[in-house]
Amino acid sequence: MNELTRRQAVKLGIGSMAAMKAGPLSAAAIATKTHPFLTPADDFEDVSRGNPKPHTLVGEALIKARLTPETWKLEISADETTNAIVTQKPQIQRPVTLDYTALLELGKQHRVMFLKAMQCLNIAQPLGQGLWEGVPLREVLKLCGTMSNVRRVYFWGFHNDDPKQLFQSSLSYSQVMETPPGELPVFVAYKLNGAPLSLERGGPVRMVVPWAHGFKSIKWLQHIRLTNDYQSNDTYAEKNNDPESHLKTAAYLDDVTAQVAAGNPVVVSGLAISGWSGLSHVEYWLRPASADLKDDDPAWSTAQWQHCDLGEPPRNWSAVLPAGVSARDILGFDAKTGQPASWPLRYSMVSYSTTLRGLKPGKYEVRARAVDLNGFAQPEPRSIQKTGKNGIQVRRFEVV
Ligand SMILES: Nc1nc2c(c(=O)[nH]1)N[C@H]1C(S)=C(S)[C@@H](COP(=O)(O)O)O[C@H]1N2
Ligand SMILES: [Mo]
Repeated sequence: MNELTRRQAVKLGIGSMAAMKAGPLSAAAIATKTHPFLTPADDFEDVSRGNPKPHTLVGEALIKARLTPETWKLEISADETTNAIVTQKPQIQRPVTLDYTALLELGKQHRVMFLKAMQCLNIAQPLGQGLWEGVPLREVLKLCGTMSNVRRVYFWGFHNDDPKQLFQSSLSYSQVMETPPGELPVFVAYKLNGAPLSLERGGPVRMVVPWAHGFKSIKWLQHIRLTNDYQSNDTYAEKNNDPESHLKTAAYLDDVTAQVAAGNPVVVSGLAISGWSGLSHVEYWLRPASADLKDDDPAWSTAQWQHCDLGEPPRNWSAVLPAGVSARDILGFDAKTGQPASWPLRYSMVSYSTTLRGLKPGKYEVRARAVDLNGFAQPEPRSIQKTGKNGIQVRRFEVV
């Protein structure tokens, strides 16, 4: 089988280096693997630009970068630019500089908590899932008083004072200020999994855009500019990505044991993200191994897709959540019962699996796909991979 890295092993919840030194995992060990519901902050896959990467700064350099809680500041101002699109300058009653203490103070009144999978638009594997905590951006912008001619909100983080390293994103004014009932606000996050947001995860303060891929969730957040330009200025739009894409409903496969002795079960598992269109179920398709299937191969139209088991909501949320956090206080949960308002939770991920038994010796391949609440199977409805990687994944194994 493929060797698991320590990081993968931790993610799979199969733990220690000692267990790994014992050699390839037996079918029984594979059968017990589960994904922890919350990914420890250090185990997220990191997607960071910059040279040096802001989270590698230490000492004086870190202070100069204003990336310690004591030195961090968020500067909010109106954009001064005028051009063919911006003929009327945006006005705000007052520019605001917010420090960490003031942000936490706002949090006492307005904090929100939300479970979100971080997923890169360009990587076909979720980066991790956390309990994010912060203040809705609309509450922060209220501090600026009255505004006019603001159509969009631009924001960016620390970038070594080098314009080439600037990583910025944007949202429409309405997306920020008007959160429909039951929907989720954009928020300025200062905690992950109950602890202060680590430097590697974008701390002290990071934007979190619940419905979006990672590139909208700007790390080391320091600047917000209110503009009357209606266009998105996202750094991510430059590489042919859709800057308005939402998290996609999709299933991602774990590795499968490459060789299994006949008579042993084969466990097929992975993580599924419940994206904008929700998640109905995950299904798999088992067939004899072949060369790569082209998109127009007739086999797709006769495929026998079968249901996988979706991970159930934890029975005891307090065992899953950080100490002191009540599920009742988390967005997407019923404030009375403390149970999820829907399952899987929107914009979060859930594990799925199926156990194949009684396979005859031979070479096999297995695929998995998610079906959304509109009945669209992955990679539809948006098969354009630059709106988020959701190609159907395949794993091959042999029964001997
Ligand atoms: N300032 C800044 N924010 C950033 C990035 C970056 O390079 N710089 N990368 C973005 C991208 S593309 C992704 S996918 C996520 C990854 O978040 P993570 O590193 O916490 O997993 O952060 C986003 N926020
Ligand atoms: Mo990304």
